[in-house]
Amino acid sequence: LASSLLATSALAQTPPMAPDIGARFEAPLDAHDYVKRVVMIPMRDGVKLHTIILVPKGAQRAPMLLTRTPYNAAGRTSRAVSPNMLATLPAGDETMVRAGYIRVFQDVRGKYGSEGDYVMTRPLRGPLNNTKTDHATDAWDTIEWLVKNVKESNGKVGMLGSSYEGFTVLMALADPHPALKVAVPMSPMVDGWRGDDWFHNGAFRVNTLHYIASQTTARGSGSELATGVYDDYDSVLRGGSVADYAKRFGLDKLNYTKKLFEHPAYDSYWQHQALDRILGARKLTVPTMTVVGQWDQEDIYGAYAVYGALEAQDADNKRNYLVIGPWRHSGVNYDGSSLGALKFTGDTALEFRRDVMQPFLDQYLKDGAPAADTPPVLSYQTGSNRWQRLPRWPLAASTSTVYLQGGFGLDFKQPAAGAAYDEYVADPAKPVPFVPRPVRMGDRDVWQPWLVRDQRFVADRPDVLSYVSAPLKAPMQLSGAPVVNLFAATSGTDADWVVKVIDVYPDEMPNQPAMGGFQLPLSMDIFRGRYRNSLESPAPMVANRVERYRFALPNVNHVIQPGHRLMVQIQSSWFPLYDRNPQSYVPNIFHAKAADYVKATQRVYHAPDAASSVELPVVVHPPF
Ligand code: PG9
Repeated sequence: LASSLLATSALAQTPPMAPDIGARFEAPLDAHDYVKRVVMIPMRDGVKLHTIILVPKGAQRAPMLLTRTPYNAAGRTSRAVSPNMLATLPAGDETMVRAGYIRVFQDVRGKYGSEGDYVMTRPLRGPLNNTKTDHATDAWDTIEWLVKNVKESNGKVGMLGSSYEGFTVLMALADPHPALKVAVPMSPMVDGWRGDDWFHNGAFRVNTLHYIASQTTARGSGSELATGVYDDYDSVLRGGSVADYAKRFGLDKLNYTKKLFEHPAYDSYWQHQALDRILGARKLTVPTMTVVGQWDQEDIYGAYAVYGALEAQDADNKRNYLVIGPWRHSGVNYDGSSLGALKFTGDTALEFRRDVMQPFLDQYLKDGAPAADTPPVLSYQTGSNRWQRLPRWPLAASTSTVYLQGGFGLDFKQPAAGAAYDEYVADPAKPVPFVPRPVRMGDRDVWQPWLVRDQRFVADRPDVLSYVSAPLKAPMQLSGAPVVNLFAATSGTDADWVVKVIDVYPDEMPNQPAMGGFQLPLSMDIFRGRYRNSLESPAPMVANRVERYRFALPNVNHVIQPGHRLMVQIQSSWFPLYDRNPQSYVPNIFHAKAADYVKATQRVYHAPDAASSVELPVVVHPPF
């Protein structure tokens, strides 16, 4: 034994005490089908932005696709540790990888590896931004660098990305670099007050605070809120006003929280950032395909608003395109076969990316690629479950008005004289939940499909009114944004109104038994009553006076099938997603005091002279 040990140590060349972690390790990359370059790209003010470029090995004259992100470029380019570019990049990039594209991800200024200051959804240079840089200049400087320095490229760049990344795509369009040939903003954040992310029609989305913590408590990944409570319903309710809740976690010290609290109304701070207004006032030169999910639980407003604002400039249908899929927020980049209980005809997201988006990108980015056959509007119509190539959006050229009726009916005819209203007591101490309790807003399975959740869990609450039609005799095709005309009175001096348009399935669904009686929300939103006359200048209501509240609901493209019924549901809270209205008027609801939260009696009218209704974008108007 002694002699064999001796023999072993004589052969050994690595001393037992050689350090096992060396100065630098580089794995061989011969098997990789791509080359990864990590560079710091200088902007015009000297700030350098951390950029990751993946070049397919052997690429020549390849086009480049750029995504500018606040969500960690390094993470976005390492789905798997793999020698294959396909496995390394996000699932939604599959068709681009197969088509040989160079892929670029960049950390926006101030986040993760990039230098500079981070400002949440940094406004364009102008009244709100007195620096020399914004996302338009940063995109410009980045593209300038890419076309000069990536030798494998053909000098053509496209931009795409979803949500915040979609916002940075739109920002680049404010002053596009000449090499930016095509843009695909997906579920872009466009207007944080009207209906994307932070507020909906003035009602504040409490989960915004969690987002601010995750994005602005650190340059990298920020912290989560240590609530110590499983059910967000309890946690937020006990928290009191939004300002008190924020304070509990120290979030009141963060600048973005302060900015939100200082701008509860649609003042110039919000108006100057509204990207539909900004882009609508400029010339659209870059072919742009704006993409959105019909049930986008984060940015359901902006895509349609931008498309609408740009459409006036696109009489020849050459630059402004819209795609509406049956998806949740950013669902376009994942599996699109189902959403909640809804099942579609296949992976609709892949179908779009492969058959529509990729040819569109190729047309503008690949040398010599043929023109793609892109319709002005592509939309997956739910209910009938089929893709539609449409000439415009909205498709419905006019509306059909459906009226609330006494006895909780719903009909296309005006209500007759009779009981003039229905009423309920809205109690801020017992707000209506937006999903069944326990509420876990951060759980993907709860959050992502919540807009298609069966509404029966609240339909019978005494503080929820449900008006329902007779079974339809013929299909009813909705294609556009329903508009609410609510005649209501409150015993308080402020109130929120939540209105839902719902497809009620037949009692029995032989081929899908669990869908019997399902209440599928097609379009629903909240409106903060104080903004009924002006979004900018709120005003108290006069207690018990009937007033009209008119507001648009999110867009819908759906067929309600024969035998189904149409329902309109009304309630005065949607908690804890939306902050509670105290129901007694205070100048700034963020800072409401405990005593301001009072019960109120809400009356919803269905009288000939106060006929609450919803204008429906019906393509063909069938009788019930
Ligand atoms: N909806 C998210 C967001 C966008 C813009 C600002 C803040 C949040 C997102 O998914 O990126």
